[in-house]
Amino acid sequence: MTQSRKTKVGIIGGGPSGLLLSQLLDLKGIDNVVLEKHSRDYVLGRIRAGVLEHGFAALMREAQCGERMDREGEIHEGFFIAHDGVKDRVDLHKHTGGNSVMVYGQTELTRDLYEARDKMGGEVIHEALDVTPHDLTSDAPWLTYRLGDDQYRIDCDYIVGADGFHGVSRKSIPKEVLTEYEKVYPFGWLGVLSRTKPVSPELIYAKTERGFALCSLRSQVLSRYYIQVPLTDRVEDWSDEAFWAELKARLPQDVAEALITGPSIEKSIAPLRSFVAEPMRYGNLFLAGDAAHIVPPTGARGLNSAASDIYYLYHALMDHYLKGDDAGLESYSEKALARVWKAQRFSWWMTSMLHSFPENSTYDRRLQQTELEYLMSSEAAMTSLAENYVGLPF
Ligand code: FAS
Ligand code: PHB
Repeated sequence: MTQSRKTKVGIIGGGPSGLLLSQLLDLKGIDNVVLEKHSRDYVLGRIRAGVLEHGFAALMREAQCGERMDREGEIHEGFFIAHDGVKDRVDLHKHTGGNSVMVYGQTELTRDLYEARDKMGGEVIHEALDVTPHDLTSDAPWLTYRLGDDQYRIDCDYIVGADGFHGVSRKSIPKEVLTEYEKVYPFGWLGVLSRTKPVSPELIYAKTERGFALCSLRSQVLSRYYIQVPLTDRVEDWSDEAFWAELKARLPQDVAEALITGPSIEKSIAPLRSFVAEPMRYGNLFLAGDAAHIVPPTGARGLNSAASDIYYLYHALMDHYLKGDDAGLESYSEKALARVWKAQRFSWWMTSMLHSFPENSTYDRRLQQTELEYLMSSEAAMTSLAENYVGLPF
């Protein structure tokens, strides 16, 4: 026997996109339900992004979820690009008229969102299996799912697909409607989390002949490091010792000598891809976050692109329910994609400039070096990098 109920907005996916939208809508009295296929511990066990645009940080505060972020997160006014044995600083503050980024891990941000949903009695249903959207082009779309052997139905006004790249929502849009754009890079990132003091107070992006490396952090006692690895590598091929040795080999000598190593508490390889699905709306289904687009993490745009989708969708749904104005819903896909593609461009540009591409010709390699030299020599180029990194306007 299927148990039925009604809500205004059915949200598929209890990651940062789905939770942030759920919290923002609830604060405006707009009833919604989140269906998440995994347990909360599983979702919180994933180590992902670390840098928030200032607009995302502001949205977390608007969602009444910014208190721990402001207490434990770090405001960064710049970062370094290491190349040819030296470090050049990108002064975000100077090149954006005072803007900065918030360094605060996605895991903690997701934890804050879960706790805020709990505090408001928000409905996040975990281990919801076989979530399936129905009648998306009707005025009465609905969702089905099961908990164990019990079947459920939720009748909605709107459905939001915030279920990530491998979710069900994008796949529910007919292939003839969807246009998918994809670029797969010939390498991945091997990431390590360690309970060690970060080697640098600000992030270091390193370009070397051996490959890219990134020194990041989660706090002053939790470091996050990455090195570019071939797609054929498996995480079990990399001992901690081998990882630390390779990271040191890709850092300027003074940084390598200062690096504090320790046991990895998380180690994983993420492939790099650029992906966009258009449109981000089908009938009364709206895609948001990784369900619609993916970027290589070089530009720290993944999570931040999800945030701008949520900003647009939140305002559109608020205008619909509180003012009877559907302009935001009608323009959502076009508006979200305009900003998504700018994040795609920036992520592709940072990735192309800083990674080693085995198949590159000598001309390509020399052009890549020139890109970096031009950046370091041009106020205009540095301003362009900085305005993208802190986040273009919503
Ligand atoms: P998410 O994938 O985070 O969340 C989707 C949720 O939907 C998941 O909890 C999933 O369990 C659930 N779901 C999926 N299918 C479902 C179904 N059928 N029914 C119900 N629920 C379903 N971004 C950066 O900026 N910097 C980084 O360093 C970085 N590193 C990353 C590393 C990895 C391995 C990955 C995969 C991504 C990384 N990203 C990074 C991008 C990442 O942070 C995403 O942009 C962010 O998680 C997007 O959030 P959501 O859109 O909520 O998608
Ligand atoms: C991270 O800390 O995980 C991180 C930071 C910046 C990036 C990518 C990942 O560009």
